[in-house]
Amino acid sequence: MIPKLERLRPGPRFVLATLLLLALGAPTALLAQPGTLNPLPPMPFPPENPPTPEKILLGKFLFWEEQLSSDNSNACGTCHIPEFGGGDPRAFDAIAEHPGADGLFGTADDVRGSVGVPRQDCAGELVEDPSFQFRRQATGRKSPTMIMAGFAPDLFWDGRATGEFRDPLTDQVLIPSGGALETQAVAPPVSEVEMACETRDWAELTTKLATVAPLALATDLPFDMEQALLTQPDYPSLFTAAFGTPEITPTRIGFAIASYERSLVADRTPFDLFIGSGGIPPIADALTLDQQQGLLLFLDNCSTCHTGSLLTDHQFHNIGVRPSGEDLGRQEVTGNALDAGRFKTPGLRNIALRAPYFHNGGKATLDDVLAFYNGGGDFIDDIDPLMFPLGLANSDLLLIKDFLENGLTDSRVVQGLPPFDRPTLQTFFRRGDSNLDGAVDIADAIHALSILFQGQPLLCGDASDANDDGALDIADGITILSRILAGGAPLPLPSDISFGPDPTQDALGCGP
Ligand code: HEC
Ligand code: HEC
Ligand SMILES: [Ca+2]
Ligand SMILES: [Ca+2]
Ligand SMILES: [Ca+2]
Repeated sequence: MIPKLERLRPGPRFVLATLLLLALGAPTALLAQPGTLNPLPPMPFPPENPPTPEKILLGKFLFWEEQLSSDNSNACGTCHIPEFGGGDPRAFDAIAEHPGADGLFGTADDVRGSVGVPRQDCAGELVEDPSFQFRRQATGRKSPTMIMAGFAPDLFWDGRATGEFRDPLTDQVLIPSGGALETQAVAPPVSEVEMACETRDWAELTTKLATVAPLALATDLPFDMEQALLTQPDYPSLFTAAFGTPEITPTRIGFAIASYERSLVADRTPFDLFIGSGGIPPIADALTLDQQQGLLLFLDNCSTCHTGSLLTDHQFHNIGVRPSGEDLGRQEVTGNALDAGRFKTPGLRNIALRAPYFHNGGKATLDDVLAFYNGGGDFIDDIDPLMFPLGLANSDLLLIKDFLENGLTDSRVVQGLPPFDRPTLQTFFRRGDSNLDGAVDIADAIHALSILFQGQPLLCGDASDANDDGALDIADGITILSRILAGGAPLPLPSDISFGPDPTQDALGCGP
């Protein structure tokens, strides 16, 4: 725990002193001194899985591989997008809504999650889910980030992915500690919510990978991936480059993805330049004066849990986001009732990019988060003793926000520059939702026809192509009308009652 620094409120005397020093040409680091915090430590890795360029590159292929899912719709990267800080901006959309503990949509315990796969058996038949029917399921928690995740000893909001990695086939311990990324990475490909059909086994998955063309469904491949495909055009050769032999095993998949994730270190934020991360000497004015004041207020009010340069204590706290009975959090892992409603303290780099916030996606903006802390949390039964109303002035909250929003963003992440570059994945859309408002109704028939006759701009060609014949014409408007008015079968996949990518190849696209 960091000792509490003296609270620095910008009172009149303080402002005067600042102006005076500025006028005298004093150094701009008036508040927080470089050395306030130690630089970011190097990314750790378990000795059983040292990162190599070939493993990292294979992991990048696998992370962005939509064919890793049973129905070719979801890659890891579908729910973890670098430009959104490694989170999933679809959390705000109706398609990512999870009904929460009460199983009912539209109530206070709903969660803003990520969009998974529809329930399906492994013969390719959809299975009706009590909550989502035949639609894609949403995850019960908001998707956290893979960027910097390698620093955490345990992963997931409740820490259930531990550092001990076991071979998914033999259950043999291959990494005794430090392998949480490996443990985590082998979960989604067999999760029937995130990527898999109900009884999927690793044999099916690894056999499939051996035969598909890598990233066949993605476009705009980054240069390093395109180059690799020239000499390693399939997965067996990519696995040979990384591991010496062509075998595709779940352990190797986990090792490669974990190595890729360990390469995602966002150490060029203004905050990192200020504290001297990444071997670069500290730059005293990397944070503006306001951001430095924000940093001091943050250290004073937030660093009991968001500790040190990693901005996390790697512990689990109940900060009162929701009543603890709704999602037991850490208790589900430890069985200890004292852990009810405790969730992992997230690191905060690139936080501005990954709204909405908290394990339930319950706060839409950083202003909402700060108001939450200033009031001492929303649900105070069982709340952590380190939580209490802060009673900060609005001007102080704005300074903290400036620090969080601008001081903690790595521009390479925003711009998708290496190592945060990625291919373009397939877009999810709803067939027939020509005006992209989330519902298929008469307005869509009118919209689809106006595209033809009134020059109405096209929003999503695949959605307007209601009959999925690859052409936009009057038949599409008629198809929508007859579906709405005459009932009839759902529109072609992903259908008008669900969402997903277009399973058929055509010249139409969706989005910009
Ligand atoms: C359907 C969306 C979805 C897909 C696909 C998906 N994830 Fe996630 N990911 C999530 C959600 C939601 C969580 C949080 C779950 C929880 O904590 O209970 C998560 C958690 C994580 C975490 C933990 C981060 C932390 O700080 O604890 C990592 C790392 C991660 N995912 C990487 C991956 C990888 C690698 C893949 C592919 C093998 C993948 N994800 C596929 C939604 C997804
Ligand atoms: C008692 C420990 C504690 C304190 C004090 C604390 N936090 Fe947190 N913080 C957490 C935990 C735990 C979470 C995740 C909680 C959850 O989702 O249920 C979190 C989540 C967050 C998030 C959302 C992260 C995400 O990925 O969704 C932000 C932003 C944040 N905290 C900022 C702050 C700021 C700013 C302060 C000071 C005003 C602060 N925290 C004080 C423990 C703490
Ligand atoms: Ca609900
Ligand atoms: Ca519509
Ligand atoms: Ca058509």
